[in-house]
Amino acid sequence: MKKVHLLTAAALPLAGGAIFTACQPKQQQTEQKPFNIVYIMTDDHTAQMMSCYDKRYAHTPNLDRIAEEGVLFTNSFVANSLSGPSRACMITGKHSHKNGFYDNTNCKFDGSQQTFPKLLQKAGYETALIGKWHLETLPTGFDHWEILPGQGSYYNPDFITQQNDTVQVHGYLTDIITDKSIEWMENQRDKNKPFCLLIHHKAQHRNWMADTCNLRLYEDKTFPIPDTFYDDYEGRPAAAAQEMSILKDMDLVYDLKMIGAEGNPDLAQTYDGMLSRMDEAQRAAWDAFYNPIIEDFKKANLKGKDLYEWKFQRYMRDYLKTLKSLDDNVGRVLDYLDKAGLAENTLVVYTSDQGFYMGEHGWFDKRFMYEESFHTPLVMRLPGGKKGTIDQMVQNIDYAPTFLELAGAPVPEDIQGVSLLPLLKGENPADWRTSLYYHFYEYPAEHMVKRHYGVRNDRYKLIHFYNDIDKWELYDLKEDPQELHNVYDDPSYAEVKEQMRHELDSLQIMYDDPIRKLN
Ligand code: SGN
Ligand code: CA
Repeated sequence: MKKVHLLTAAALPLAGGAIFTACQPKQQQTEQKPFNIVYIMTDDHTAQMMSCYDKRYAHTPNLDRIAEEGVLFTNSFVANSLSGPSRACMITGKHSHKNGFYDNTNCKFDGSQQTFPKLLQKAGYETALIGKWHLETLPTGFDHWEILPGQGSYYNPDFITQQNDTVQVHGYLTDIITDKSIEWMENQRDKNKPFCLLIHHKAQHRNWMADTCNLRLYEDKTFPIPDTFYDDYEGRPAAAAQEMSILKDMDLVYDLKMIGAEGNPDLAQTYDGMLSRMDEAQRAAWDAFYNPIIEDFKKANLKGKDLYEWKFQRYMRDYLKTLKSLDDNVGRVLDYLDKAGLAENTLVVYTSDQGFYMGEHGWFDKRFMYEESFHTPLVMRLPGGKKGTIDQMVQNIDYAPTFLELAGAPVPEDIQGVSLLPLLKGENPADWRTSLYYHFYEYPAEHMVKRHYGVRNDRYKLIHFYNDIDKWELYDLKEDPQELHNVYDDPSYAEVKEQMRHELDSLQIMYDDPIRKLN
């Protein structure tokens, strides 16, 4: 398949008036500063909870600032909606079957393979990674890194250092990752080189433990129940079989902090371990806030629908409190870039490892190819670049070629993503992709979302659930944006079904997914 949109050498004016031509050899870029890259990726932060995408719930002025000063991608998707796989897709520019990291449970990332940070190093960049990594082997391709063991801890977290030591740091994780990132940019990097810094937050990952200073926020708010909260999953057996329901699977103790309530004893123990990381003052503030809520909860003795909706409200509040720190800390990074004079030649990217369910279909978690978790927020600010929205379909395999092209580095042929630089420059390439491929593998596993792959174009989505099930689903996203009506067997969609099956086949051939030969 032809690799579209390799750079057409169009000049990109910088905010400061300089002109940067991305494919010029380095030595010719005499008066032009190369671009730095600050890539901020959060965990489980979904577009419904980002005010530049959706004003119903969240207020995220700092995240919105990136979109206002740059671009917001309206059709941004992942290739495999889970942390480790997403990170592997992002760093290699390849789908899971090519980078070898299919799921969080069985895989270890082969750090000897090609990644964009390694290619940036070759192009003269200094590279750094701070925060969640989740790829099971130690990072390669970074001049500096400090990572969280596994999922990390919100309070007084451990970091694994480059010496392979584990060091505990006092404080709240989102602040600490930001402190370390700013410290690296200000005092630790080689200022003679352009840099690429990956800031990888744990927030908004389960179990949404907010900083003590934000605990009292949003307690007076009641959030609207999503339209699909009471979904009955008719015609969608894989959706019915999941274990990520707010009603049945969200734990009262671990997720919602109701110590003493009925729940999973293992999760209660995990929560206890999290609390025991706190110092006395943190724990006192935590208990002072949650204890009265626990008392009221016990007295109310909620059941059925009342309990279900109460869980949703508490989930929303905890998620938003955690988000407050995230938004504030992204603001700190933007302010630092301004103050340090770096904003004028730094591409800022904000995204998440996938989307998330905020009660849609009655769920939390992700994994499915349905819109809320297939979609991921993506805003970028490129000095001198386009401002506004970008509606083309983009995917997390596109970030690697984008950064390479921006750095003037060659994009290897085996990278499967497509550079977004033409879009960032305001071009409207006629041959942009018209459909996206998705493949999720982690099953059987936590939350029990069955294996599936599929294709989405701007109107339809076709999904095949396989392994211990053989079920096809087809959605007309215009008529049924909430994906409640599987029209795969509806005769009026027979032609669409054939076209989408053909499109799926073409994508599996193009990306060389071995699953095709097994079907
Ligand atoms: C943990 C969570 C799951 C979550 C996975 C994957 N359980 O196992 O709810 O789906 O991470 O998330 S927990 O009890 O440990 O919180 S991912 O974003 O890292 O892929
Ligand atoms: Ca995640």
